[in-house]
Amino acid sequence: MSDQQDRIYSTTHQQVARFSFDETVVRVFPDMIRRSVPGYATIIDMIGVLAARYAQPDTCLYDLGCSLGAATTAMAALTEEQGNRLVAVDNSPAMIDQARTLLTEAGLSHRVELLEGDVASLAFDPCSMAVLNFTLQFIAPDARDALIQRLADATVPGGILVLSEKIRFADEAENALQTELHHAFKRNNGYSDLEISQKRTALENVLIPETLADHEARLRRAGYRHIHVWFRCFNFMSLLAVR
Ligand code: GEK
Repeated sequence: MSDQQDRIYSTTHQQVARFSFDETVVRVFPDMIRRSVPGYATIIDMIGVLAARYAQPDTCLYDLGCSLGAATTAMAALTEEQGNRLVAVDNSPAMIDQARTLLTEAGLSHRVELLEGDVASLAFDPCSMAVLNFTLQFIAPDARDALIQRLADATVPGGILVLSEKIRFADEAENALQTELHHAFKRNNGYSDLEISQKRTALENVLIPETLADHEARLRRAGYRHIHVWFRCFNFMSLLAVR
């Protein structure tokens, strides 16, 4: 059900509606994210590697904004069956429905607690790993500090947050170049100029990127002791923040 090609913006929309994670998006989501986010498959694989390195027994591992559970699946593959509580959360009912089907098919339903809810108002149990893989960018900017603070407070010493985001650059010319390179990546993956431009309109004020400096400052304020950029390609990056 979620293996179709993304053609959502391939024809002219008279009025481009605000982007939402509904059934239409769920049906094409794996194709959409792979063709839109440079390095997505690598990032998912490395989240598994990071889980193997940082998961601590008797703590939670959170996948926040889990979509179809790709990061959850990578974490489950490389951590012990009994050692952790894997909790995957998304506020899109359509995503959660399809994630449940896929996790069941993968034989992982017994390992994963799947929750439909807003990560901005979730109460966190002690965790050694939390993943926000391209999710924080969709959360209202004024709710981001509090979410990161509550996550930091719930993270045990030596635990981590993996924060992947599309970023913007304070320097206009740098921002324009990285945006252009991202669009070239999308074009190379078969998206037309019309698709790229309508998707961009749909995401305006829905996906709100911040600078790397904004993210680093927030993580530091929250109490993360070490912050590493472990992946970057054009205007997409992933941070490893250690508590
Ligand atoms: C992956 N991490 O495949 N609470 C819970 N979920 C939310 C919220 C919120 N407040 N806001 C947005 N979402 C995934 C990819 S996609 C990124 C993450 C993208 C959810 C939203 O429903 C969607 O499923 C996900 O965050 C963002 O590794 O599509 O660019």
